[in-house]
Amino acid sequence: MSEMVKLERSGKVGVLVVDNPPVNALGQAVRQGLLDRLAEAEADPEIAIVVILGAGRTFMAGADIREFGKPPMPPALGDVVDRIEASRKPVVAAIHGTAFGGGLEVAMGCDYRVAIASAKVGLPEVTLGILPGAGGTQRLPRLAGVEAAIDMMTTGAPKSAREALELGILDEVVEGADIRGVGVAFAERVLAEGRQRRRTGDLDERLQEARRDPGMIEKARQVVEKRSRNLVSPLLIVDAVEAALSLPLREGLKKERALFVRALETPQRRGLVHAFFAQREAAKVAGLSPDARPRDVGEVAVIGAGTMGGGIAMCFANVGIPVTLLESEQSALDRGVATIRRNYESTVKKGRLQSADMDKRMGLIRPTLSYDDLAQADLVIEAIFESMEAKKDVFGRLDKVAKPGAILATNTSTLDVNEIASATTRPQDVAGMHFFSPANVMKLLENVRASQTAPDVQATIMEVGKRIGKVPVMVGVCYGFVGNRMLHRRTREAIDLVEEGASPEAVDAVLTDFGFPMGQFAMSDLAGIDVGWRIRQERRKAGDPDAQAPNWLDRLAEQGRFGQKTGGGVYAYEPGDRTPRPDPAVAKLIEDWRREKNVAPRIVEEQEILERCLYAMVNEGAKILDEGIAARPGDIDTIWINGYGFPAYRGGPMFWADEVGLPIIVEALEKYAAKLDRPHLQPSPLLRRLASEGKGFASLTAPS
Ligand code: 3H9
Repeated sequence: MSEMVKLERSGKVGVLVVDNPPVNALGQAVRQGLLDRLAEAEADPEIAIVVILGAGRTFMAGADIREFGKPPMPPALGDVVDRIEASRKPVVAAIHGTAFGGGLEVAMGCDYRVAIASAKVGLPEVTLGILPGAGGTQRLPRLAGVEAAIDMMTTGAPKSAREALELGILDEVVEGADIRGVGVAFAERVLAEGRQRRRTGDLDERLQEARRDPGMIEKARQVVEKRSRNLVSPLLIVDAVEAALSLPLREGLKKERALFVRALETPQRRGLVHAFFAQREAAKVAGLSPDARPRDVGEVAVIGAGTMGGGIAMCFANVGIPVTLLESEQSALDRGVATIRRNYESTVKKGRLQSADMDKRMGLIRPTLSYDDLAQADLVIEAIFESMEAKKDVFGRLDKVAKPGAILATNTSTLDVNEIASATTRPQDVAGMHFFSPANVMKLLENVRASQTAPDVQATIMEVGKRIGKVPVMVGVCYGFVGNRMLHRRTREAIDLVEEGASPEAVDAVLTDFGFPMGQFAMSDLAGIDVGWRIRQERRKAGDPDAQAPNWLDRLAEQGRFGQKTGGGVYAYEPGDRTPRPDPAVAKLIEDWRREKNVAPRIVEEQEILERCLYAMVNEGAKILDEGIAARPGDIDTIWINGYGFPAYRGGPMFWADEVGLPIIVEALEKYAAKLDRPHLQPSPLLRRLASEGKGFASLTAPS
């Protein structure tokens, strides 16, 4: 007898309780348990109606994603849902937490759905590269209408209980927390009122509506194709909904099952499922004892009210945490606060924030010029310009005013956190929190543990990161940490490829075709060419043997073409328009540069562009793993997907490398290193070892 689903009785109501922590995923034992307990409830003469609900914090959050890619284990979820719909007694789903994916499909197999107000429902399968495969594509359009169903399933966006009620997905939403009480009361009412059975599969009204507009599916297909560039499963979802309109339920379900299996076998599904688990794994810091409890963080301070500091302050105000914002001069402070207000105002204008909420958030940001006002902060984040001297000065001052146990974090993107910590008498309280610009928008947070960072400080910055809605990943100290260190490799190849004969547009096109939202040079223009230029100059000055030789991009920067902010960089921009346009002046600058360097431009194939840009990154990723700067390949993948636009459906650079095959990458790197005489392209020892052993990065486990 399955323990994961229990049958309990409350008068005439049989309650099926799914108990499979943490999220009641619909693994094999749950599916079998649902069938068995439902049969028992049907056979029990005392039971007149059945309620299905989830134990713990949620209804069922979907199929068990860990089963994907393995041989199917009966019963199939679709058969379970069909069986619920065919039940001899009426069935009610009582929803709290999240009814996602297969969870919502189970609920749609029921006659009625009641939820508490805080619940959410959705079919997020598309985010995993698949489609609802247990009847969702056939039943959701029957409840919510074709247009809303396509939108929900192709974006994967969840709906609040109230929105779902309006759409017809739910029958009732109630306030309250006791889901068992809510479910039983609703079921008793169904009995008392003698309500008819209401099998979703029998409903036809919303489908009839859609059939009156024969062009609707084609229109939807075009919208979806445009919105979900390169993705396979959104279009399969439209195909499945088309089947719901044109075929009887049974046939439609069969079609859905076939499309589901097709999606399941795609590399995109593998990449997206890897990305899902890698992100959750990254939340657990390798080597950190579970006894390391996060410190309390109720008040925060940010030093520096520039673009970065202002964005960071917003992250905290957005979740109700008071934040003191410190600047050295009144004018800079005023400018910073005004920018924050403008950002909020633009969100209000777009209808995504109430103006009362904006006032509340602005009220939580307390501007100051005095370090004394930082004495109460539990966490201080320094976000001034990149200068070791200036940062050490800030940390020295902080050491004097911060209360004992306060965490002192730096937002540096390149500097040595150990050296910054040495400016204090409490290096155990110092860490890095590397936000990405714009900090209030970008999901990634690279948390940096320095050599003396205390375990509970590490636990705190991860917990706080999650609290402010970021995807935090713990990394170690090195130049550029994980993301920028790998990016520098790609930048270097991109610059060299142009010197050798490729155009900047050709390099960018290869990267956007691969799935990046923007190419290398369009991104440099957005971030500011001066940033990389200054870094390269510093490295040359410091005598770094790995520093890249002066190049055409430096020359562009010398002319003051810093990118979008100066109206032009690698590309030209029309005023008020961020579309990059090829610029003949830049083409000439590149030609002149090649002539001076005696470089005869050659035709550079797309494959070479892709391999050099991405294999160089993978190679650096291998070094990062070897040095322990990142604990797991999945951590690197999470960083690149959430901070640098690496297409999630390719799983991140390290996962992608495994899919390509490490021996292929080693061979290509060796070829380029020899042919171009570029020793820095030689494969790293770890990459070589894994390739020669026939293994992938996935074989590496995190140090405990
Ligand atoms: C589907 O349903 C297909 C069907 O249409 C057709 C089938 C035929 N399976 O995210 P958290 C684990 S596709 C297995 O940190 P939160 C997760 O790995 C599915 N495991 O918590 C983690 O494990 P660990 C459609 C799952 O509170 C733990 O639970 N459904 C699953 O921040 C806690 O997760 C979805 O795509 C799963 N389905 O967020 C929903 N879900 O502790 C996916 C979670 O070992 N899930 N785990 O690291 C979510 O979106 C979030 O987990 C949720 C909770 C919002 C539910």
